[in-house]
Amino acid sequence: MLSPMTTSPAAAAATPCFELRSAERVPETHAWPGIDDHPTVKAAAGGDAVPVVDLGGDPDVARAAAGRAAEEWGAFLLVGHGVAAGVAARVEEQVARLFALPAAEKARAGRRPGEFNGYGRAPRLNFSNHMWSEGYTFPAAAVRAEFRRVWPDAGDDYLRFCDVMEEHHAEMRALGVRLLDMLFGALGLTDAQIAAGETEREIRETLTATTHLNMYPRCPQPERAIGMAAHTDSGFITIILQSPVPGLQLLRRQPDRWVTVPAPPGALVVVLGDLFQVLTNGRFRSALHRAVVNRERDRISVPYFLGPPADMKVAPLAAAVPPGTKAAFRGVTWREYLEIREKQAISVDASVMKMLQVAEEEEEGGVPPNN
Ligand SMILES: O=C(O)CCC(=O)C(=O)O
Repeated sequence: MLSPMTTSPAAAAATPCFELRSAERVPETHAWPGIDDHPTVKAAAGGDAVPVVDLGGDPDVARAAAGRAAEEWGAFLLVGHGVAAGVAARVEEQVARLFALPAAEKARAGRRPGEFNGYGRAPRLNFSNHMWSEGYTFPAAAVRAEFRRVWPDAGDDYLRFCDVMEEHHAEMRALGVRLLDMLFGALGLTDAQIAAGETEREIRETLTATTHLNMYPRCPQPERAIGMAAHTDSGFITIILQSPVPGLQLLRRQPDRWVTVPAPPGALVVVLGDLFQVLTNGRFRSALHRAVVNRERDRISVPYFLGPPADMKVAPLAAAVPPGTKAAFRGVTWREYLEIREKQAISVDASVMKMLQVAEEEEEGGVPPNN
């Protein structure tokens, strides 16, 4: 969902105007229509069991499982990933401490008009209602500069927070590159092709990373509120660290239903974004997802968004376009993608992706005019 380039005035919604934590009911400002648009499948089994990829086992098995999951779900649970033990618990502890700060301290870092980074409601476009969450977005590599806004004295709390978030960034960045290579492999590229491919190398070397922190306080009427509205992520790959409290849901089609992603301790969730769907010529798909809230427990999630630089043209990889066919998507930069999405007032459906599709009789080219 997120991207570092958004300039919508909606992003100016800095400080939650209503204290979620002490609420006894969900006010109209936070009531979310259509939560029950589709049935929900909890503790799913069989065809609705969220795929699991184990990076700690046989690499061929992991690659094949990731490829299947990327084609069918656009998302999977990741285990055996080798991220240092304790990182998830440390991140969760620090994020909980951040959001527990007095409102006035968090407000020091509130998003201002046109700004993307900072504290506030999640920077969603085109929603008039509020979600049941607080958020904080920052460039993953710039944690120290960003959080001086919250802790201007740069004291012990600040240092502890920054150490943990930098540890998280280092682990997620390395994991992201591994995942990218594994998914390129699942597309059919050999290690030698991945190493030699100019586009593949450029993608790996220029990856940008944005971290978003979500706090979903327990909610007195979870059936009336949404933690994070349904959306697809816009970049390449998102790696989500979550509390051991389920809340993330993936939309499965025919019949449409929300499948709750389990939250076993230590597992991460990988979600593919729209630009990865473009890059893989539609073979791997982005996943429509949302986060629901519950009555009993707060939930924290930390999506780590990996994508290209804002002005790098993303087009289907040669290896993803079958010989004798033409690319299914035109090339687009992340910035262009977001401009289309913002102008089209798109929130939930796949209209941006439809606009990027190359029609049968059309030549591939730039982004079409947006009218
Ligand atoms: O809370 C979650 O698990 C998902 C969060 C999410 O999709 C987002 O922040 O874009």
